[in-house]
Amino acid sequence: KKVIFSGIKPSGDLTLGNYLGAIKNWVKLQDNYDSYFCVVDLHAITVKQEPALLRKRTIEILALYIASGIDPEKNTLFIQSHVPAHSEAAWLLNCYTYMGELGRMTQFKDKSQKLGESISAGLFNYPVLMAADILLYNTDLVPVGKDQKQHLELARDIAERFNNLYSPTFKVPEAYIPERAAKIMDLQDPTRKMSKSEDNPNGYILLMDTPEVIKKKISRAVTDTVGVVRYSEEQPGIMNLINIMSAITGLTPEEIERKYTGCGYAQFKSDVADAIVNELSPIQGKVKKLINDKTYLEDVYKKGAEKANYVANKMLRKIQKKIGFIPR
Ligand code: AQP
Repeated sequence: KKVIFSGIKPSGDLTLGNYLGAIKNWVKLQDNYDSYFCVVDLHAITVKQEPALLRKRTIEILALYIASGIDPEKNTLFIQSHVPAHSEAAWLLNCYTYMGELGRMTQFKDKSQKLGESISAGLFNYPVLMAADILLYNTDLVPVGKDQKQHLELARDIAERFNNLYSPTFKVPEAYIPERAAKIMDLQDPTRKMSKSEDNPNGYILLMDTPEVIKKKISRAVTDTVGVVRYSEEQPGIMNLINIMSAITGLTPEEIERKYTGCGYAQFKSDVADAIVNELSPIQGKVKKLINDKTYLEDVYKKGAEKANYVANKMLRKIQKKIGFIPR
């Protein structure tokens, strides 16, 4: 079976963007792949985190994976910091990555602009850790949102560089980016990505938002004065809502346009909100139950780490050997 690796960082509560851009596709792909789904806590600390909140979010994301339909029996679910090979491989790969390459990463440029003085070296090296995550498992496919495409390309470059320098070691992974939910936009500023670490809560839908909050946020979503439900770059707010509906219902944007011909924004928004509520309600119910079952979740992440450690350590030894380190 081919291998999938993907993860989400516990740097905030998960948004509809994380769900539609990533998790929903993992659920679809899981049966046909040997899948590793990780909560990437090492990535989260590239920006400031509060310890208690980091712990809470790490467990909640694991529960969300399972509640969304990822089967812990068939897939490997684990917490990144439980597999030390990730940190070790990241150091090694750092020595095969150029400062110039990292400086060109748009996520680094965006995030460092906001941070001003306190940019950690970890934030700069973030994509190298991500390359390590992926390359340690002989990954074929990485299902991510469009914002991660540039990082994935860097992981491919690092893999190819290492392979050419020594001999074939890493599989060169491919990105899997969903068509409609590739980039869910901020509800208040549809030219920006919906992000879990944004300041304005009206811009994002959290996966654990109540139906009332979801309805309120969608009804307040910024649109335009055109007044027609049309899938057009000139109407980024409406386009975003169509993408959300399309990703949830499976209807194409054309079908959605047709369905809402002659219909006002209020009705359309109300239907979008209902679609989101219907999708998230059952997941929320399951998360609430799972969160209380600490022993079960612990069992899942411990078993996951055991398998991940085995696979990752094998690859780590291989890398070390190629570099010229003395075997232990
Ligand atoms: N708006 C989005 N639309 C589609 N996909 C998205 N993803 C994130 N936002 C959207 C995808 O979710 C996965 C997990 O992302 P991450 O936690 O590793 O970090 P991120 O991409 O930086 O996500 P956020 O929510 O914007 O986090 P912060 O604000 O902390 O940086 C990835 O597959 C990502 O593509």
